[in-house]
Amino acid sequence: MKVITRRQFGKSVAAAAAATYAGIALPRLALGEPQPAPLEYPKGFLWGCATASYQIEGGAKDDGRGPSLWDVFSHTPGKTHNGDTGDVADDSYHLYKRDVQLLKNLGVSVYRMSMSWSRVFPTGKGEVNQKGLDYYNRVVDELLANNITPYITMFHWDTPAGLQGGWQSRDTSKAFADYCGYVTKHLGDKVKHWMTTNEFICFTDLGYKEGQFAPGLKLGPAQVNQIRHHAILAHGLGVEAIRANTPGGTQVGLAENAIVYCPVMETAEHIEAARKATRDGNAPFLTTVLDGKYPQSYLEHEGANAPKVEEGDMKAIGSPIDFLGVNIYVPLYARADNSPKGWAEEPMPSSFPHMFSPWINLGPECIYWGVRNVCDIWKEKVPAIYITENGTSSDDVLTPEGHVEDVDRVMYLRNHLTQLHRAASEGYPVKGYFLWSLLDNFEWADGYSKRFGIHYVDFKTLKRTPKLSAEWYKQTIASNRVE
Ligand code: GBH
Repeated sequence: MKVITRRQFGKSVAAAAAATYAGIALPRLALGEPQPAPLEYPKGFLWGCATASYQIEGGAKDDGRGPSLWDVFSHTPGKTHNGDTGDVADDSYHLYKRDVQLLKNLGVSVYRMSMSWSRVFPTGKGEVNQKGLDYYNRVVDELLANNITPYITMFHWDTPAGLQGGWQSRDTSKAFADYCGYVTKHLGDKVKHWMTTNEFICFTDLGYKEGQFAPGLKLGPAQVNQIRHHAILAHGLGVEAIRANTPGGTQVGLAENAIVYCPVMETAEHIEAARKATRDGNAPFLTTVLDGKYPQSYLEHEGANAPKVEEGDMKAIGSPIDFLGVNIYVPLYARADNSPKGWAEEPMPSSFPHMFSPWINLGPECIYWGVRNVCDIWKEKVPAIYITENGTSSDDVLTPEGHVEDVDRVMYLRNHLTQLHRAASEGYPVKGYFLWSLLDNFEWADGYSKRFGIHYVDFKTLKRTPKLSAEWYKQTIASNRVE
């Protein structure tokens, strides 16, 4: 006779009970029994972390580095929280070996970092500072020695202050291309993945229209449109320069915080509306880069304020890319309507839940729709897609025992990775994920008041401590599934 223990009996009763609910048949889940591996990622999926030069390096005046617009801005009273600057930040300039060990301990296979343009060209162009380039050589060597593949962003907002007019000047786009060419010529034998720029809107509109980021200006629409044009032109000329200076097999892309529209409901008409919204909402940046031309609707809307475009510009801007990086944090919602454009953006109620930074509204489906919209619209233009940033700030508290129990960050990451899994399992070419960020760091205008790291940094001692989220991410990487 088969003897059933009380425990087994209890389980089978629970399983039977789970099979119907209010008369509705439910998939039979054998409660408490091993389930098929949930949320497993494709084999070879690349797990990584992301950082940016001005946010982590410090060493602002070391070894001949020239000032950037962010040095100037953060040293201007009233511009950043508490007057915080990137003078020291995480001091990764000196502690990079420690940081590589953190990466190694997590088990990541890729690391996204950026380079400080004014370390290599202290005034943005002309004379090279060899010591600046040497630093990046050391970092790259250290990564490679630890089996971590570097993905390098050439520019993450730290424009050299020596470039007259900054992004108002077309010469800055050209200087950027020269910098890209020079660096990749010297590092291109070791580094195979390059991104030109990070988040166009943040160093154009936020710097020159809203004024909350460096250089803190509030210019009019014609000037802003021209600045946007210089930014995408820099990307395009940068792609050309990188290709011209690197061996075959080099992969070139960019990292863009495309505005993500989720359909308000997953029905055909709203899905179509979200797709249209993605095209229109990203008009001057990603849409123009991937189409190789400004949308007619954008040009008409801007009228006399539209950018002045020179011959050859659009060809450079539309240069084919090998991969697209998208930085995704937050959703917007679109619905179909009868307007000529065919969609409308839903207003966000004040009750929409958000994380510690008020702008990080919690809508994890944004990472699925971000990937899907872009791939559905631009299919063959986007052979591969990476999440080049995703993460959140949290009101982290370091306990006397040295723990940070950032369960809200873990919740945020788990839900986003669940939604990203949906995109990967539907066949979208998602190749990897870079968590923002490896370390707490200089969060731009928010200074050190908003921590985004999975490692806690004591900004006085510079000690790094893994948070709960680091432990969770390590586990997720090891099992290649959402834990
Ligand atoms: C990314 O930007 C950046 O690439 C990265 O450097 C940064 O550390 C990370 O996100 C986290 O912020 O305060 O309401 O005025 C994301 C785009 C643009 C989002 C500026 C926050 C300010 C909103 N960011 N925005 S608000």
